[in-house]
Amino acid sequence: MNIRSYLILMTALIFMLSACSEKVSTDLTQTAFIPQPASVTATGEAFEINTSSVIYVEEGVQGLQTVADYLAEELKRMTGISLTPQAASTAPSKGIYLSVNPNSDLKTEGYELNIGKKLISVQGTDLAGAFYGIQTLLQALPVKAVAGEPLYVATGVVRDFPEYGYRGMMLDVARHFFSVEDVKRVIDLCAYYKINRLHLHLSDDQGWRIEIKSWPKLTEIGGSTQVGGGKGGFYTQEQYKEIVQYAMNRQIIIVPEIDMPGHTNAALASYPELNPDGKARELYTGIEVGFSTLATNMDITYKFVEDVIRELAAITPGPYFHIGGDESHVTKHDDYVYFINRIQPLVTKYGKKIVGWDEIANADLEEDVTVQFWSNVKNTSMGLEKGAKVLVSPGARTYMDMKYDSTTVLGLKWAGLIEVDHAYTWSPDTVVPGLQKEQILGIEAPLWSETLEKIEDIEFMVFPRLPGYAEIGWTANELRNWDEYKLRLAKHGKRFEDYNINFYRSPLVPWVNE
Ligand code: TNX
Repeated sequence: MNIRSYLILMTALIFMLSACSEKVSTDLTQTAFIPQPASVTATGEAFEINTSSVIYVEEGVQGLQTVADYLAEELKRMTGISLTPQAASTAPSKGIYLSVNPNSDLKTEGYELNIGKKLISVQGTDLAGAFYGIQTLLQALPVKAVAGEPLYVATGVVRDFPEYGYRGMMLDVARHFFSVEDVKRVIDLCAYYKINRLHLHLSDDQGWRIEIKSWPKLTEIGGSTQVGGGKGGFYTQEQYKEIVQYAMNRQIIIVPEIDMPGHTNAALASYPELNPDGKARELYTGIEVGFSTLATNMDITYKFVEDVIRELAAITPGPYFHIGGDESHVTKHDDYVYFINRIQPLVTKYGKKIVGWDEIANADLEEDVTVQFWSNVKNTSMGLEKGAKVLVSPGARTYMDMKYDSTTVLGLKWAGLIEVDHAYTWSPDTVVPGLQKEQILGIEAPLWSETLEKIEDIEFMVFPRLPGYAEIGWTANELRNWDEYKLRLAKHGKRFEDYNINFYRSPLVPWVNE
């Protein structure tokens, strides 16, 4: 071959390769994963997914079929390709293979995602791990598939596991009520980012949102309104179970909260006998806090509390029951301590672990209690001295109801403005002096809903902050840095659009638009 035709050939080759590389990424390390995995290595080729690809599910692993069905559903939604999972008694040589290996050297909830040219293997240490391997795989796919064209995934290996076991979000369904569909949407969005706990704030001054069969007026009266005077609403126990199941299928545990002894006006408005003067309180639709309290010296209070805990614990398969305990400004200190001391055994009696806002550390804590740090370092340190674990939710960093900047229309600002960088640039082990990593249960980002009325409002406050909280809970501090994270987040803008998320286009993030 003479030099001229050699040059022409080379030019043509380079042209073909670059045209190709626009569509086919073969470098897995270039994928914008959130949360950042513990390790990603690339092997430089591509796996093709098309309509004849097969999803195989390791036979005999309980629950793995549900995880496989989730993968099939998401693939269908993202790519239009519809695949039916099949059981496999041995590992196949090609296709997508889901399995669980409890003896793997990866930790709980860990997984190895091995993308070869012919076989993608997703192996979890448990079901959750397999599910997270799938989420990582889905993020390795192009955001939008072109109908009828095959899809390519860069080959390589992801080995991954979370830093913290509790990676949560809280949704306040009391100040404004949100439908079962809205809650399911929130669960889906959490699942994409490997969030594994959803705390539901089910009662407050403005509304009681969960059916309690032995106290039906709680929802009949207490559930009948919300902030601003709208019609409110509540979940029947059947609907709550449906939410729990939907979450469970996405490896998310529901943590129910009944806030006591303060934040109880809706209950006090429903039953006159819960009030010392025997008169029902008026329903409340404002946004002040700290004016209501259960009567800590009346026996009926404890009958009421036990009935509620018993009924709610019975339909909650997760290990936690959140007793609230915050901002009880009109409960005398000694009465508060007496109340928290008296209700703790009621939670453990029905088989649940106690979680409460940091104020509960003023009481004598039982074993295995979790104090949720939201504002008071002193309370939290006291809790640690009493042997409690800490769930970190510092208001000034994690409160997703805080405005992003001074122009944000929705939200509050009592804990400060929380731009996307401020939400990300901190770590759970430094928020309370002397806090040891083993004492941290995990991280939770709460969303209070005084100013939020519809799912679009929720989405706007949650995105794009939630992926950052998910990463703080999942990824080791050494692997996190804002300047690098914001570039990955920028690439998720297209995913948010694809999911139809109403998100805040923070000027701090260089959103990728093409
Ligand atoms: C404080 S955080 C509260 C809530 C409010 C929230 C508004 C906490 C334990 N209590 O009652 O909704 O501020 O940001």
